[in-house]
Amino acid sequence: MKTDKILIIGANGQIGSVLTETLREHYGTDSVIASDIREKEEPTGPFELINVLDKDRLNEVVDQYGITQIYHLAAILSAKGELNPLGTWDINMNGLFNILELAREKSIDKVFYPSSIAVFGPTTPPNQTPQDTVLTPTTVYGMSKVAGEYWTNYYYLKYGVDVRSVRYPGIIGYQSMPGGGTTDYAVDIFHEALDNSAYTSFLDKDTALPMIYMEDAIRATIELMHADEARVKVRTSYNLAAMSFTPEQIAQEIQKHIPDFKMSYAPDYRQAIADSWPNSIDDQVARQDWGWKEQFGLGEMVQDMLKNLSKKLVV
Ligand code: AKB
Repeated sequence: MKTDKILIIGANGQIGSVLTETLREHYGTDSVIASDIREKEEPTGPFELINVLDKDRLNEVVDQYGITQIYHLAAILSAKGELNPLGTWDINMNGLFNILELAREKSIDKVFYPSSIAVFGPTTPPNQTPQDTVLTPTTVYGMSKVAGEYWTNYYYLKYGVDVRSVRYPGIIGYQSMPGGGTTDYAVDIFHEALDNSAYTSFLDKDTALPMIYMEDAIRATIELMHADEARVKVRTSYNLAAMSFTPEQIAQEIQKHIPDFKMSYAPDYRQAIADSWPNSIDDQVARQDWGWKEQFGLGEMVQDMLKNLSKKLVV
């Protein structure tokens, strides 16, 4: 029987670092090869330095380990992407093309490609945004994810490459820090609440955005990758939802645990990005096709974040 060998590209990032550990629990440490453009300080298993724009290096690592599945997580996110639009397009699109071509040429069994709520835009219906709707992103990150979704669909239809994807909302977790996103405030707020009992949000108090707890995001990713091929009917990317809240609502929830926590607001250029995204997402199609269901709402998430981050602080 062929054994699964998994390559994670962008394994040092917010999702990659947690996904690496979870996949190692499922498949065994030596079957999951972590890779990133930067060295990993204390690797917990096999690690390779890979720049996703270097196709020869990708080929070399895929051959060396006999890779059968790839999780391609390397990308520049929404806020950072606006500081270097053409560089972001280069990394996000040419990185994806390298992975898709590799998957085609080497008959890789499955590829995971993350999309995002950034594919939506100001003319998208903002409440309970449906699966099939208007995609008018205003960020280069969102544009690259729309194009990426269509390219993954194309490789599936034309070459039979089994690429699977979800449109992640903002991801909140205690294990790792996000970088360069518009939803990052919802992680930063916990660190500042515990360190200083105060946080200044770069989004305004009534800006509702779709979010998901890390445990749920990782479980959704693995459940989609494990679903029978026949059940994966959407080959662009699945809407995925768990909760939606505003900065004011998360602050109020944190105040239930830290009563002297003070929130203030100083919106910056990320406000316009957040304003262009939906308030909430309809993910009925993911629920029907492969049985998606979240476990964490706002209250459970805040409690679990504070519990785990406080443990980290004490140690
Ligand atoms: C971002 O804010 O750019 C990301 C995302 C929603 O894809 N977290």
